[in-house]
Amino acid sequence: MMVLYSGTTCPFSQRCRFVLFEKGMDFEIRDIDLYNKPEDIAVMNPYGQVPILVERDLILYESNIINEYIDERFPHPQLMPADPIMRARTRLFLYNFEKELFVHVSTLENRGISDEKQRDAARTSIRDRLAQLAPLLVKNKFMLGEDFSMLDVAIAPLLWRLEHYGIELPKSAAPIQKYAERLFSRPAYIEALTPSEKVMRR
Ligand SMILES: N[C@@H](CCC(=O)N[C@@H](CS)C(=O)NCC(=O)O)C(=O)O
Repeated sequence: MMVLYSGTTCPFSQRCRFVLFEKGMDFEIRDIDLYNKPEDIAVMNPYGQVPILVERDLILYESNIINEYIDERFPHPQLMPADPIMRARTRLFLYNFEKELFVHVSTLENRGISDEKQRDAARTSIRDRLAQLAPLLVKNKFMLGEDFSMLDVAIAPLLWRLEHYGIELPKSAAPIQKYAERLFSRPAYIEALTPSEKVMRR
């Protein structure tokens, strides 16, 4: 059985919890206190971070790598596109999300040394990038079109935290809000939320 070591407020862990519930197979989630990490976390992940997935002698870290593995082990419903060109484009998009959106998450999570100026710069970068993505969601139901995919999984935890991080989207980004509601109403999304995440949004 797969075991996921997960942070109860960690957006990256939330991605993996979301995929596990979408797949509907047997798994165990172990909550990790990030302020008092058990020693075995550093043994399993040299970067000392969650999420970590363990299945027999396989140990994986990095949310997107974990999620691609789960997707290949349990292909239904398939979250990476079947077509190689679309898969490559999806991976490029996932990379872009990390570089342009999630790179700012640690600043906003207030770990490390971020001051208010840095936090404001992070908020602006996220707001502007999301506003750029809005036109895509005018005609698309999901990031890739009609089908729910790994891109939707990857971005959902950030959209859930916008208010929590103090980010207000411009009116032009209304399609993003509608899209977010579509993601948040998925049964697997709701099941994957921890009590600490549930209270992040009113
Ligand atoms: N790129 C990683 C980021 C994981 C990450 O930043 N995890 C944070 C919690 S949200 C963590 O474990 N922090 C503990 C630490 O760095 O000591 C992923 O996608 O899995």
